[in-house]
Amino acid sequence: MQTSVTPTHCPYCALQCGMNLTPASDGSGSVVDVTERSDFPVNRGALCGKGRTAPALLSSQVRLTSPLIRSDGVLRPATWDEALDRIAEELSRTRTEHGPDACGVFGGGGLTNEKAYTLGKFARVVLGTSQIDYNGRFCMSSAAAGGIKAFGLDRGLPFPLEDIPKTGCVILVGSNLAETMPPALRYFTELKENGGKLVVIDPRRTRTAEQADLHLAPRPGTDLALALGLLHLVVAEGHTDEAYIQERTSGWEEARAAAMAHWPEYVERITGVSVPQLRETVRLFCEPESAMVLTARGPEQHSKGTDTVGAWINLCLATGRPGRPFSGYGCLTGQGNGQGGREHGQKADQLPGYRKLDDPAARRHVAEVWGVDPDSLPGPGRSAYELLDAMGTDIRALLLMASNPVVSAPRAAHIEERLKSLDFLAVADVVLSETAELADVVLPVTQWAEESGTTTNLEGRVLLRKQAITPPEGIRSDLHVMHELAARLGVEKGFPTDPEEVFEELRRASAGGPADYSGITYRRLAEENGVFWPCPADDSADGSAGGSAGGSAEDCEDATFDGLPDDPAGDAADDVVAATPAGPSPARNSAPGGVQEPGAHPGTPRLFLDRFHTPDGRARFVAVSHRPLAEEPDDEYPVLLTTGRVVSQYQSGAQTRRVDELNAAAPSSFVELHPRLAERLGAVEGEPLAVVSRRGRAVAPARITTSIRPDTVFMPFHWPGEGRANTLTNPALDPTSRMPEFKACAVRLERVD
Ligand SMILES: Nc1nc2c(c(=O)[nH]1)N[C@H]1C(S)=C(S)[C@@H](COP(=O)(O)OP(=O)(O)OC[C@H]3O[C@@H](n4cnc5c(=O)[nH]c(N)nc54)[C@H](O)[C@@H]3O)O[C@H]1N2
Ligand SMILES: Nc1nc2c(c(=O)[nH]1)N[C@H]1C(S)=C(S)[C@@H](COP(=O)(O)OP(=O)(O)OC[C@H]3O[C@@H](n4cnc5c(=O)[nH]c(N)nc54)[C@H](O)[C@@H]3O)O[C@H]1N2
Ligand code: SF4
Ligand SMILES: [Mo]
Repeated sequence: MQTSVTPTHCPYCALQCGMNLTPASDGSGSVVDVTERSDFPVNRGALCGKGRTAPALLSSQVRLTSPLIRSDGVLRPATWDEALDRIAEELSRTRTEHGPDACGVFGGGGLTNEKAYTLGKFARVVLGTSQIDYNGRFCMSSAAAGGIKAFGLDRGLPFPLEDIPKTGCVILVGSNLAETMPPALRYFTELKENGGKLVVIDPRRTRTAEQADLHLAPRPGTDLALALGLLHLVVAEGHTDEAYIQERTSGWEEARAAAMAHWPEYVERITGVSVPQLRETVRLFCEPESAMVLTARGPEQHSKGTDTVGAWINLCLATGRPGRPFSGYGCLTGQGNGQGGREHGQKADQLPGYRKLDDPAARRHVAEVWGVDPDSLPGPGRSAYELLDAMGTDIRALLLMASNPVVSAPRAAHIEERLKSLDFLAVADVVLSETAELADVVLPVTQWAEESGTTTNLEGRVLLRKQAITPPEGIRSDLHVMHELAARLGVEKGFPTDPEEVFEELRRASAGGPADYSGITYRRLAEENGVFWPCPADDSADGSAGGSAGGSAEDCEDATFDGLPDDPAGDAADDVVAATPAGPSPARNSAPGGVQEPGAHPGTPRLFLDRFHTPDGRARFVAVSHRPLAEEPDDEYPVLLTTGRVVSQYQSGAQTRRVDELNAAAPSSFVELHPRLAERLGAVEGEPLAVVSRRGRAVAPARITTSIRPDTVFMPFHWPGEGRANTLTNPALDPTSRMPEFKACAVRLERVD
């Protein structure tokens, strides 16, 4: 369909780097070539190895080319009609025999906004089930919950990346962006060139930490104590911004009192970070006029992730940072559509536009757009791990799109066994992932260069990923799958297959909600380098639709996932959809490089300049205190395991393990450990080492390095089988965000002779 250059975006991470696709000319068998696209400001042409090699994913050698149905225990090719009929029959039977909530739906942050929106609508309108959640629960849910508690709104970064080089100091907490978002490193290099300071907090001296002016290496899972210790020093040394606290915040006294109980010496004992290092951090952070704290998965993927994020936000609020130029708190979201994927309804507790499912006004608004009775919409369901854990008991059939939990879920052997115990599993994927291998029906779907759709990057910038090529014969889109299944289950209308048509409906459904997309069109996205939400259409600029308060206590009882627990009055739950004018200060907030239609809202690159998204416009401190890990080391399991990523593999590896160049660069799992620990065990570089936790045993080659703490080992989680890190991880959940403790569990190491 395409003969020349198509400007589009990378299929992988939340940076959503701009790239050009051209038809391949070298006869290599590749369908398209990736070429530089320098007009997109986020990456200005730079790409990491994953983005550069993405065309390999389009090859029919690595991907699914036909639907598969299991018969006699084996997956065999089938026609689309056979596959779709079978799924519809099984879902229908499950519903009749066990009720609608026995049908589960599991989505992914890699899905475009259109797909995520349609999946949420499909679950609630077609299946009538409350049991839908997605892999983003495992990703940034603690930061989302912390952000909503404090600011009333969750947009990962409340400012564009281009603000980073202009600030005075960045504290980067548990992000290894030199490996996880390589082109973003430029912003930090420029920060340092401009005289700004970079503090990196990571138990490992990563490639990112190597760039830092100051690297703190705390014991995993102690960031909460660390942030409180810093706040203690901020108060003790008189760095608080009293006028800002007075004018723009609430809850300071309680938060201050909680922090003051965390004496620097006490914090040093908990974290292993020395008091002089704590003081130096406070100095670097407080001296400049502007400063930021950015968190990623390191501090967030814990059973206290929400409180930890709250403590870092407290530090920012006490020093008067959020809502000021080049300052504030942000979370570095992870997946390609990690941001948009959490806004439009595939979350257990949510309706499109980042509305709450248990808010009566939100239900009315969305039900009207969907043409259904608000009372027919189910209430909030289980969070991701709880949903997966209920498979085979309460959940009898599962439809899964864009995730590979056999590799990526915590306590993965248990989740694998739960998947096998389902009456029926349907998986839509591009490749035969480890999870698809367990399915009863597998559907091969289009991806990235073969379809159009929008994503929302880590800055809250909504982008158009344009179709560049025609998909191969036999492959259909996720939207087509939902359209056909809906029709087979008796819903003929409301599930279009054209992404732009879905987006037009999403605009209306999101209008007036916190994540308001109503002023964004495909045309604008094609002309501008993305539009930052909120971007209301003129007629909804008052933000009133679905924004009224009024949930009763009962309505809000389950609304704990987004940071809204213990709230008998239901106030906090309503704040999330509270009617505040969207897009404050358009004048101070013009979109960089945008060409807007006259009268159109410019979008909102910078949030909170005038007020926070709370009923009184003030940001809320939270009173939090240090607590231990869900599983502390003991005599039997004396070492801490933390997990994460390497530059050449992506997530469960379902995609990148199929790209030769990436596989050659990172062929297998490994166990990173300090020479002192290695010596104690007699572990040898490159030799297999067993890591044992209360959940299971994994084996991978030892990688001995002084860059890690001697009490901690690290494993990447990209591989299945023997080296699977998630065989070991602890599914203890954060009480608010329901985030599992991926980043710390107790293990022992054994030599494999
Ligand atoms: N190459 C590559 N890039 C990716 C991805 C990928 O899989 N591969 N995935 C994308 C996605 S979805 C995400 S969410 C992002 C994640 O991006 P990051 O958050 O940067 O990735 P991680 O490696 O999971 O964790 C970052 C760091 O946290 C540190 N850490 C571990 N425990 C702790 C702790 O208790 N406290 C602190 N402060 N640090 C700790 C680890 O040592 C690690 O270096 O990356 C995105 N980009
Ligand atoms: N131990 C440990 N575990 C972790 C983490 C960690 O740090 N440590 N991090 C967690 C985090 S942050 C995340 S985000 C999760 C991610 O873990 P997963 O949810 O497993 O993520 P992916 O491997 O990206 O899986 C996406 C799947 O969807 C397919 N896919 C891609 N595009 C499409 C599409 O458009 N439609 C459909 N139907 N399928 C598509 C891909 O081929 C792939 O099989 O892992 C979590 N697990
Ligand atoms: S940094 Fe992320 S978006 Fe950019 S090329 Fe690499 S994987 Fe793609
Ligand atoms: Mo993620």
